[in-house]
Amino acid sequence: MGTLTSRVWTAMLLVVLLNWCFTERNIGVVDASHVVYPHLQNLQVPFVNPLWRTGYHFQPPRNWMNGPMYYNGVYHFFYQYNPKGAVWGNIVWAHSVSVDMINWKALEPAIYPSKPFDINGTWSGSATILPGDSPVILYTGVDRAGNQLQNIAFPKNLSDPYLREWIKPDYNPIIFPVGVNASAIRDPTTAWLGPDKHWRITIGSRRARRGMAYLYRSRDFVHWIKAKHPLHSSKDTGMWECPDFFPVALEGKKGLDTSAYGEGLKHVLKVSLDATRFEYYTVGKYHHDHDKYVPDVTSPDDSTGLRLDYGNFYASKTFYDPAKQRRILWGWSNESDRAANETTKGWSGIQAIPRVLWLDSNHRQVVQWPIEELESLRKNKVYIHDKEVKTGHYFEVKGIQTSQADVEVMFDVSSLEKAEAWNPAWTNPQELCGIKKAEVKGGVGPFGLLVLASARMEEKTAVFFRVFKAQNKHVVLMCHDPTRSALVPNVYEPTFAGFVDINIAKTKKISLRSLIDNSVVESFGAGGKTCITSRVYPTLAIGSDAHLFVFNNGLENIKVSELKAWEIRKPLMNGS
Ligand SMILES: *[C@@H]1O[C@H](CO)[C@@H](O)[C@H](O)[C@H]1NC(C)=O
Ligand SMILES: *[C@@H]1O[C@H](CO)[C@@H](O)[C@H](O)[C@H]1NC(C)=O
Ligand SMILES: *[C@@H]1O[C@H](CO)[C@@H](O)[C@H](O)[C@H]1NC(C)=O
Ligand SMILES: *[C@@H]1O[C@H](CO)[C@@H](O)[C@H](O)[C@H]1NC(C)=O
Ligand SMILES: *[C@H]1O[C@@H](CO)[C@H](O)[C@@H](O)[C@@H]1NC(C)=O
Repeated sequence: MGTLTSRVWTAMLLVVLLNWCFTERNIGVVDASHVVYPHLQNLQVPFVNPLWRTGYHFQPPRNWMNGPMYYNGVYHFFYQYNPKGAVWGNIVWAHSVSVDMINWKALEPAIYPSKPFDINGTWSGSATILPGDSPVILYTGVDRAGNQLQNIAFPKNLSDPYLREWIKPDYNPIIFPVGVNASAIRDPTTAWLGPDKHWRITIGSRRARRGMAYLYRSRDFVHWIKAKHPLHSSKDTGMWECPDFFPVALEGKKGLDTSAYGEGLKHVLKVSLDATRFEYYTVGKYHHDHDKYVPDVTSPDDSTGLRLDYGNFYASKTFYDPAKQRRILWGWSNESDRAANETTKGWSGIQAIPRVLWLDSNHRQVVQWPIEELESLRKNKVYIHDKEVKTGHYFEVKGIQTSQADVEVMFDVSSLEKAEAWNPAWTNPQELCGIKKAEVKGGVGPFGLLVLASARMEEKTAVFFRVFKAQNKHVVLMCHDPTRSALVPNVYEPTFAGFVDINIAKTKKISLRSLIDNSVVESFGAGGKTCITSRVYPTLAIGSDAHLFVFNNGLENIKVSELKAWEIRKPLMNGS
């Protein structure tokens, strides 16, 4: 197993960043592949293998994540890791803090197994800021019998600006699994306060094949009672992990506090489907009077539904940031290189860049955009404008190192005459992109970027659009094609794709932003209406050997009206 393995042995540290939704499948896989040396489990230990390590994405010193929160000028990020490595009952809430969500400082774990109600696991949960500015965490604990219990924890010292220590009162668990499947009830959400002054949370679960978001109510945050009806459920969707439920304003980009209610808003319910390992959300109406969430008819309520990200993105969670009045979404992207069992690389998994999330003006979907703080890492800009890309042509964006970069481009699509005919049977964008990859010639498109490309393009990841002509509208497909991203085939490099809900005949242009970071590409189409994240592992297109191209493989010429690209500096990342 060559050099990668020996480097791991030399450094003797294994890092795994996985999702915060602790599934049985994960336990099996991860447990089997872990080798960690307890005497070296020190947060200051540097990372082992820098190949493919991302430069500006959140990579905790180890393991996976829990609820983000903002308190008193500081962003807190909790993520899960196993300090004893081989023993998977010991998942703790590791803790990092930041003032900008870009530069991170790692602290001691905030919550770890120590009591009968969490001795076999301190799993995922969420933070809520109670009135009077006091933060509280609800998390899933696992007892010796394997029951999934919901517990509460409070900061020990509110004057500590970093809230380092957390106390778990002995009256835990606050919710014992009664009338539910005790091995499938986890990941409590941030709580919201109803007009009746009772708190509510929802918890992910299943009843046979039916995915469930159970609802619990409490007057004092300590005594919780299960509501007769779940907040929502959907048949044949399997276990719902990491549910997230929050209001969005009908107009503008401002976020709303999780407890906001009344006119002028809608709600979003997001679930992570263990069955598909993708996340889906619906936009709908929350009826406070009977605590029911009803998705709008425009939101399919199953695995054909809307996705926050059509790529490698799971276990996401949002929180309300009162400092900048925005709702922030954060998701996890796992490893999928050929060492996918995480024994050879020494680290695994990243967080996507935090994104501001708001309701689109069409009220049918949400829109996401990387937090503005990321722009503080930009340097060495290149600027290109009014450059035509003729049919079958491409050009290179030169002048910056593009292995760690932020690229924003606007494509003018003045003629749609040669658009390919749409086939209504194409209901699955990912499959369509698998058929119509970047090298498959089209009419209007494929056009877009080739990122992390080698000089002669043996390796490249294509990020592109393709426009089809349907009966009385145009259909826009956005696609990630990483099938040529590495000379050596990887474990998991599917094409990923989503449709873009715009009227391109009217806009006559479409924007694309891609965040490139060594082994991750995060793309935002049409201002963030469709987002796709991929993990890729080039063997040639590394560091200064990574190239960036703009291409057009359609019959119709297109124009780059504007392209801005920046190198991205490395921030402070948990001491590594
Ligand atoms: C709880 O942990 C102990 C020791 O870590 C282990 O032996 C036991 O099997 C675990 N129980 C369950 C239900 O996972
Ligand atoms: C609480 O934190 C503050 C600020 O760090 C510190 O000055 C104080 O001593 C702490 N109090 C206790 C009881 O630890
Ligand atoms: C309860 O959940 C576990 C874990 O997901 C599952 O294996 C089991 O089949 C579920 N039981 C029922 C009755 O649905
Ligand atoms: C996992 O690791 C083992 C041991 O290093 C290796 O033989 C196997 O091929 C790896 N599996 C994958 C999927 O990379
Ligand atoms: C990420 O890893 C790949 C390869 O092991 C799996 O196929 C995916 O299911 C997995 N994604 C998630 C969300 O767990």
